[in-house]
Amino acid sequence: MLPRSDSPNPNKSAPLLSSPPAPPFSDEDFFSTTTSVASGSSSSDSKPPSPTQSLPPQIPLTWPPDGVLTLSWVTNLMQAFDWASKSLPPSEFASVLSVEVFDQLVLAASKILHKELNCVKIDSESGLGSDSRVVVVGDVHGQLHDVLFLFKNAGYPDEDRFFVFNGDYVDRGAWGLEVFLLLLAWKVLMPHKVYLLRGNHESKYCTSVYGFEKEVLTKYGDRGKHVYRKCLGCFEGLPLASIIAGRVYTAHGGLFRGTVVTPSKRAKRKNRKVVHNPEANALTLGCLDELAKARRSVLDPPWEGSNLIPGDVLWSDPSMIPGLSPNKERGIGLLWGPDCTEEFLKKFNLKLIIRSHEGPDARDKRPDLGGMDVGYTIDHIVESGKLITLFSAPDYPQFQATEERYGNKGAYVVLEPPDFDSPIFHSFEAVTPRPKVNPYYDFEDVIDSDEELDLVSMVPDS
Ligand SMILES: [Mn+2]
Repeated sequence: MLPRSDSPNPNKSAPLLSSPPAPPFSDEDFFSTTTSVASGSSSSDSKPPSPTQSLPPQIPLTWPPDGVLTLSWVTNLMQAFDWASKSLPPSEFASVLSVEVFDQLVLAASKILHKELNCVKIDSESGLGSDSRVVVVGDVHGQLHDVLFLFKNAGYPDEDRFFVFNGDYVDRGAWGLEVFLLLLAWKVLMPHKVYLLRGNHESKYCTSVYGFEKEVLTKYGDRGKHVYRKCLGCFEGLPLASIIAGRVYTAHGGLFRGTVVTPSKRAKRKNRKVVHNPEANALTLGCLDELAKARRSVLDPPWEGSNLIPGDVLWSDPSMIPGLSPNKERGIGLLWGPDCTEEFLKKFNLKLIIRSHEGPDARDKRPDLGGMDVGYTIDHIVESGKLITLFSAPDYPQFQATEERYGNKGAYVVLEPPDFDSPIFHSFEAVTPRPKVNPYYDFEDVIDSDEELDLVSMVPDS
């Protein structure tokens, strides 16, 4: 038997197709719009809630017969997930989204994602123009209601509103599956407006420790293993980084090392005075050509061997100490200093790096860097531009052993024409109260940041 965590269980019977949902069990803010409970430095051009907001969701969700998603299909999916999170026990999730519809959605998204470049380019060729805006989002970690708020606050993706998500959709929060699937739905609806990058949590190792695997098994019961496997396959397809308007580089962790080329014996013999010793070789900063060639399709990015760029991009952190060094706290990835930020920006004629990956808990342990109270920090200011960390999960983590919470805001960034390189920050508070639900990982035992990767339990895949 698979674990089934059925609490809370307010309403045993799932609504039928097209019928209004059964009233929620003692949930006063059922169907209330999240905009009223969350405050933020909201953008002036944010859209009012759409008229469909007040309509009950149509469930179960069905795949369109022609396989073409519509805006109303995607908004209904978001509403259905919101409703289910407040009204159904997690074990009845399949009554909202069947395995068959899940399969169709993941297949459609995977086809698109696997074809994308390691570093997606968002520029005039992708339709970026003088009327465009790009919204960049950091870690969201399964906090469904905050993601729904973010979409309402920033506005939905549309012809002129691009979105780049920096990864870490799942784990820790209780609705990673909903968050991931709703982002896939947007990707399928608008593949050239919505870009989903990979985070370190979109991996087999992290999801087995921080809750997502158990969440999926709970929500899909005996079909859970199949659903989890499909999710992992989709994670493998997620691109690693983006370049916006040729000016802004975004990735979950950040910068990465160059690939060390071991010279052939013949080359060594011919030119004896040039000593190439890869072991003694200091780490060098990687370039975009090397990023383009990395093999990203791995369940867990390797921390040893020759395919190290994906692990660096997903796991690295900035530091105030100059140079590149192994990220010993994490056990994978690098630490890079302001000099590396400058080198990277200058070399590729960029102005801004937007990375994520560090929440309030991680920053609590790094006194030389800013705290994550307002959802972002400006870490490096160098001659060529800036490096910022962006974190979009407010009141993180959802489950915590101590009473005292960080109470952090989340933030997203808007980039505007003509240059798209001056970030406009929008901080926002968590949507409260969150529906009551059991965590899917032992948050009291699991270390409170994803540091100290347990390398022994990871299977190298390179
Ligand atoms: Mn992360």
